[in-house]
Amino acid sequence: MSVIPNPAPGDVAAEKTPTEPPHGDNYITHGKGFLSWALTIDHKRIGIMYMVGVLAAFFIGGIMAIALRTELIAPGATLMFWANDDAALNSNWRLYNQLFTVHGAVMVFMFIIPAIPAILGNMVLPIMLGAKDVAFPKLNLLSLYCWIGGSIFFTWILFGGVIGTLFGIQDMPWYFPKGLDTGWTFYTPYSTETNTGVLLGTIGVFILGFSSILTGVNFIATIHMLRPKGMGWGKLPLFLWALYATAIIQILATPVLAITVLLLMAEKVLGIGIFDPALGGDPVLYQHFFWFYSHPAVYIMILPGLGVISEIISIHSRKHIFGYKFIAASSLAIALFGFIVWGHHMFTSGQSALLNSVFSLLTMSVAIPSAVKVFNYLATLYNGRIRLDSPMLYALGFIWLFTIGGLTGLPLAALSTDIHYHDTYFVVAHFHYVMVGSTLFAFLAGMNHWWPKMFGKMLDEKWARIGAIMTFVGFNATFFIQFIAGSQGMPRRYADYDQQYFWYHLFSTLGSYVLTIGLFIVLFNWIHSLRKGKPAPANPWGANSLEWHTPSPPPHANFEDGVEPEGVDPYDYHGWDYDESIDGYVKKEGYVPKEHH
Ligand code: HEM
Ligand SMILES: [Cu+2]
Repeated sequence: MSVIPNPAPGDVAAEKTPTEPPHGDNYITHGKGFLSWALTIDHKRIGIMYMVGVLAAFFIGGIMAIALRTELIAPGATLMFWANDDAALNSNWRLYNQLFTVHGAVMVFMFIIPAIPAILGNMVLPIMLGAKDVAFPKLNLLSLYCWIGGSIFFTWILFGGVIGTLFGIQDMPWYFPKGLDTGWTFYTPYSTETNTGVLLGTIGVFILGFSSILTGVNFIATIHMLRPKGMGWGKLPLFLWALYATAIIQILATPVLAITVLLLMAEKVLGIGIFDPALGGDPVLYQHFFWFYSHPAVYIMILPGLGVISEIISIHSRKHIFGYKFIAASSLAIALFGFIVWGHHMFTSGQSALLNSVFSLLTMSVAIPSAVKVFNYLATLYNGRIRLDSPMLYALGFIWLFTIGGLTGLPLAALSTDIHYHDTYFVVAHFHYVMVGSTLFAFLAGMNHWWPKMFGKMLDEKWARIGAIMTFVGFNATFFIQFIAGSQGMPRRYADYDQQYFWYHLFSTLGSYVLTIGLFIVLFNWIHSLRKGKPAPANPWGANSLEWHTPSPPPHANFEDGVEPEGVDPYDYHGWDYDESIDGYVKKEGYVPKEHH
């Protein structure tokens, strides 16, 4: 690579780069007071508010996780260690059912589905397009309010029951809902029989679903309508391809969930036989409906994460992404394949042998586009100038964890082995590797990567790396051993277990404490950066997608004097030089990008 001297400070070229401090005003200082936030239609502020809410949801779900793991640290009752009669023990077990329901439902509906699209997507999608905002800014705000309203309602329903069970309240007043103990899946026939708050819970899910649909609609419209001239589909950053594919699923699959919970309500309230055999319904039909949404929904969870990783792997190894077209196309392929594999959740439900084999085969096919991505990441890393900063550490962790999560999906997709693994801790380990190991790690990677852009402050890299390594170690300690416990027959959703599983559970619970400490380090580092962080340059990583062409934090309208996306290849880093004085990158004078092939 030829060396082009850095422009000296003060010369014309340097003045044109956005690396100088912003002119006072940015989206955070633009407008003060509660209402300027509550009624904002600025996608960046909406992203920040989503961030606060979704992190709070993660906190609630996380406390539940620790409660679950603590209960499981040893056989017998742990949480209610004073429980010494049958009634108290009984209430302990019932509490466990509610705890895993709260944990799973909050993590899925309130945390992992909105995490990357609603926070990071809202934050950077329009800027990556060189646009001022999303296509429908008011709809965006409505989506936030659906999320807030739905979440408060849902949390209230869930916790009513936890509190009631904890204090042994028999007759709860109507405004004190009875909680949920069905698991996040609401399976019939149990969900039509239990006297917990299924009805209200499903209303909560219904509202949260709308939030997700509205975000999807907005992103699709924005990518179609606001893509600037000169940014063809082949120049769209891969994160946006991933969000686009995700949005297709959000729009097509989420309504199915909404209709399913409506049918559940119709059955419960009006006594119409849909799922209940006593009324002439079919409980397996429920599973079909549910997984027709929820399998694609797991791709709503993972695709945005894959998009984040595509950006980070390339930027932090300073090398053009390998196989751009294949990565983009595999996002779409995953989204489409995702719709035809739902039956792999139902191998033991009594569905026909033919269906079982077909779903088994189809499921394997999803492995192909997933592996395409991993291979392309590895090829990008190969010979790259890898920088082991915290976003990259998470991204490398992601590749490892996603590979384990993906590979252990194969024995679950294979009919013969799934019969054995079904409903064991093998499944719990598998889906945590995908949801936590992959999506959560991608989320943290993206947070650390875009943090300087979002807040104009750098993170303390040393602590960011310690946090990343601890979450990685803690995560594997918690969940890897569960593959073994599961393959030896430890069933999921049980509060108590046989002595033979003691060491596995003890190890897993201790691991979860390490993970928790790691996550708190991450959180404290974020908070510390807001207060004491070094000011961030416009482009700390030398990235080239458009959000790095504007100051950190961006001005209210994203770009101070417009942007020239003409011919910008987001993965061509040759146009930037490192400038020590700002600890960031500045544009090379007169750099003409070559067409990349
Ligand atoms: C951060 C540390 C976490 C720990 C220690 C943890 C632990 C657990 C435990 C012990 C269970 C109960 C397993 C069973 O008996 O079936 C569980 C279930 C579950 N977890 Fe987590 N979890 C964590 C994070 C997450 C995250 C981030 C997500 C989602 C993105 C998640 C999603 C779920 C789901 C969907 C279930 C199933 C709930 C059900 O059976 O209805 N977990 N988790
Ligand atoms: Cu599935």
